[in-house]
Formats: sequence, C-alpha cells, structure tokens
Amino acid sequence: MSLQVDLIKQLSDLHPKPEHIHFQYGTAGFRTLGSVLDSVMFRVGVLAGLRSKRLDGKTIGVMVTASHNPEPDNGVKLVDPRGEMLENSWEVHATTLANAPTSEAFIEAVDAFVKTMRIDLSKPAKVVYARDTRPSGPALVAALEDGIKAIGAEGRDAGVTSTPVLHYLVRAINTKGTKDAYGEDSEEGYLEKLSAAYKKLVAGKAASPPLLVDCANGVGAQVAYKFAEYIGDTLQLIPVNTATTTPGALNNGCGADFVKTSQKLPPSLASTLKPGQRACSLDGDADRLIYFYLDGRGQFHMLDGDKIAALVAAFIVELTKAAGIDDQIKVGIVQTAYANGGSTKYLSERLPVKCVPTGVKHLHHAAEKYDVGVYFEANGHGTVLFSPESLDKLAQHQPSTPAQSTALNHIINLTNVINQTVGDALSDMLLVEVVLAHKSYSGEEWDSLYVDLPNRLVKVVVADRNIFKTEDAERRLVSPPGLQVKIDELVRRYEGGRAFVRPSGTEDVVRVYAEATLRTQADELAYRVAGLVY
Ligand code: 16G
Ligand code: ZN
Repeated sequence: MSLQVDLIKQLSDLHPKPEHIHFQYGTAGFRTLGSVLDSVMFRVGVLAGLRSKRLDGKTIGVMVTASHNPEPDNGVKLVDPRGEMLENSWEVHATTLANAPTSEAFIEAVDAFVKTMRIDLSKPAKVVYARDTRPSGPALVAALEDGIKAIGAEGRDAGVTSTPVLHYLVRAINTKGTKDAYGEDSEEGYLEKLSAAYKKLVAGKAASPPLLVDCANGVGAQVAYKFAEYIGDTLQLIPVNTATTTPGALNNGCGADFVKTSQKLPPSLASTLKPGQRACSLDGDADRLIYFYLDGRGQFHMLDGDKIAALVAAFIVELTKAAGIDDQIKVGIVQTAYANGGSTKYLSERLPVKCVPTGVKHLHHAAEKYDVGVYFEANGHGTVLFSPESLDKLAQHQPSTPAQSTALNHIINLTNVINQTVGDALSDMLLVEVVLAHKSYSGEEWDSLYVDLPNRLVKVVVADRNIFKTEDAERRLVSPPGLQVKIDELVRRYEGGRAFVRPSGTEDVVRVYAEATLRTQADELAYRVAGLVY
C-alpha cells in the first residue's frame, strides 16, 4: 500500500505552512501562538497516524494545549501507547515534517520517512485526541482531524478534557481486555477509578475541612466539579477560578504557575481563604498542582512539588513497612535542579534521590528504575510509578497480621488513586488528601517536614540562548566558556548559596535560579548571576 498522495495534497493545501516560522518539537511538544499552528496540527495528525501504524495499530494520543502559558498560546503533543510522552527519537521527525515549506515537500518528507522507518501503510491506525478550553482549540482540532483523515487513520474525539485524562485514555484503550487493563476508556471510567480508590483509602477517617481548588479558569474546573460529585461527602471540594469562557481569564493571576513563580496567593482568593484553611492551584491543563495555606497571622505559605514528594514518599515507605514488604519494595525519589535545597537534604537523608534534567520525560524514565519511583518537579508536576514487578509482589504478598493486611490494601488502593501515566493535578490532590487524612496533618504540620530555603527564579533575554550548554543534570554550565567559574565564585560568597543557569526549553530565554539562607541574599545572588549572563 502507498500514500494517498492526492488526498494528502488536497487536505494539506488547506493548511499551508506559514513562511519564516521554524517550528520545534520541544519538551512540551510544539508550543507557540495558537494563530500560527494550523499547519502544525494537520501534520501532527499525519504523524500520529504513522506512529500508530508503526506500532501495529496501537492507539496514539494527541493533546492540544499550552498548559500554563497565556491564553493566546496553544500547542500540541503526542502520547505513546502506554500513556507516556512520545519516544524521544521521534521528536526530530516531528520537527522535520512540521517545517517542510510546501505540500509537495511535506509529501516527499512523509514518503522518505515511511521508507526509512519501514512503516507498513497497510496497518490500521488509531488516534485519540482532546483539547483544553482555549478559544483557538476548535479550529486547531479541525486541522488535526484533516491530518488524521489524510493518512487514513481512525480518529476518536475525547472532547474538552485535561491532559492527564487524555494520557489515561490512551493507556486504558491500549490495555483493554489484557491483564494490565488500566480502567474503562472514558472520562467517567477515570473519575470512577480514582474516586473509588480514594473513598476506600479515607473510609473511617474524620472528614477533612473543605478544600478550595483554584482551577486557573481552565479545563481543570470541569474535571474538579465532576470529582466533587464522585467523591461526595468524604471531602468537600470548592472549585474557584472556573471562568473557562471569560476571554483572557485562563492562567491570568491564578493557577499553579502563578502561585509557584510569584510565591503569592492568587488575588481572587484573598477574601475567601481563611487562616488555617488549605487550598490548591491547578494549571491550565490540570497536570500541575501546588498547595498553600495562610497561617494564624494571615501569612501565605506554599507547599510545592517538593513538599508533595516528601509527604507522599514518607507515607508509602511507612505503608511498605507496616505491610511487611519493605525489604522487597524500595522507594526512590527523582528531582530536578529546581528542587529546593531544603527538600533535597531532607529526602536524601532518608531515601535514594536522583537529579535529572528538567522535563517530564527525564523524570519519568528515571522513576521507572525504582520499585516505587516518586517524581515531582518543584513546579508541581509529578506522580508515583509502581514497577510491574512491584505490582506483582503487592498482588502476591501474604500478610501475616490484620495490620499488615490493612497496610497492603492501602498500598494497592494508592496504585489506583494515582494516575501513573503522567503528572495529574487532581489525582495528586486526592493522594495528598489521603496522606493528610491518615496523618491528621494540617497544612502547617505538613509544611514543617522541612524548611524551604528562600529562592528566586529570574529570566534573562539573551541574544542566543543556544550558546548555553549544561552538564550534571543542568546544575553546571559548560558553555559559554568561563561563565561557570564566575558563578561559582559568586555563590561562594553567600551562606547556603546555590545557583544555576540553563536555557529554557519552552521560551526564548535563559533561566537563573538561586537560593540562600536569607531571602535578601537569595534575591541578590539571583540578580548578580543574571548580570553575568546578560
Ligand atoms: C515543560 C515541561 C515541564 C518543565 C517545563 C520547563 C513536560 C510535559 N513539561 O512545561 O516538565 O518543567 O517545560 O520549562 O515535559 P522551561 O524549559 O521553559 O524552563
Ligand atoms: Zn500543564
């Protein structure tokens, strides 16, 4: 079977590539202004179909979102059959296809690609796709559908939903009817699976105080409202910032990225959040989660991805001990250079901790190497992975006391409340609430596990960010030559000082991170390192 060249040409001509724009499949897929992404969407549709054919007709996912970025932005990323990010080696192929200047050049590139990858075009192809609430979404999905049609793939529209739901769907579809079945392949199936596990885990525990959920005026609002129904009285969820149809509201002055970067309470919550009460923020596609609370004096405290990792890892270790399985199932942590020094110190005194470069795929792959891998970026993206061997051990373990049996059931339920395909703000929220309920922790008690070092993140616009090259999981610069020595020299002058510089993978800037024992010192160090970079 060969390519349907006429059909591809006819449809591709409807989605011409804009001149003078170079697209790049980066850490978060293709991401830029929604208004220039039409051709990219069409071509991603074709590519998703080809990937499905290459993998023997397994379903591939496509998510249309720009996450925490401003509303006019949009983006697209591919999801592999087990619900993970697209295999690394295909990123360059995505980039090549997206940049072919004309329909003819595109068809030629597809043809060459099919030949080198030995893709059997007679294989079936299936693609499931979803989008967030951005206004540019419907038109971009229409372009994607043209691409799916052009390559002769079967498309399934999962509608408007969160990124983690789409990842779940891909895994559920591909494991249906097997021994690894992941759940019903629908949003209801997802809600049902997670909330049933949550309810078992908190059965008999005192009801938690109501939880404010800042939905960033994005798609998480819709999923949060549904969870509120599914989990009923066990935990009262109060979604706020749910204006998904108000122009300009998405991620504006609210959401996980706002809270993490500005280290402030979203202004829209100022009159609602009471001292002592917990709240959390999701990002625009609901795959990041940040908690916070106000103390008795009304002072804001943030509980970020690092704090979530510490809370959750300690709880799982405790349960493996209580279940008598801690000699067989070991917990490990994965962080990035952005992890607060306070968290790294606390965690590495207790568990194995690995540091990897920024980006979910790096964390995910490193976490797969542990029996139970807990990975969180400080920005609130993360999850927990249980290896297939650990899942088998849990299923086969014979508890010798009722207490062991209870703990074992808790761990098994945790494997179901956690979305193991990707970071999932609402799944992580349920997980956090389970631990808080079991430990009877308030936000303040959770916060006191360790003290965060004051830190500052700044961006620097430079002429060419590509000259910045890093090593040691982005903690040190190898290029431009000589710069790292100057940074080291500066850092030495600050008590508890640490700083690093890396090029952003999503914006045309260089990021500088600094921390120190004192707030003023952390700020000063960040600005002085930025001065070296500029
Ligand atoms: C993307 C990554 C996120 C990372 C961020 C860093 C995925 C799905 N997302 O959003 O993990 O923290 O990029 O952005 O991998 P930066 O390179 O601009 O600092
Ligand atoms: Zn996101």
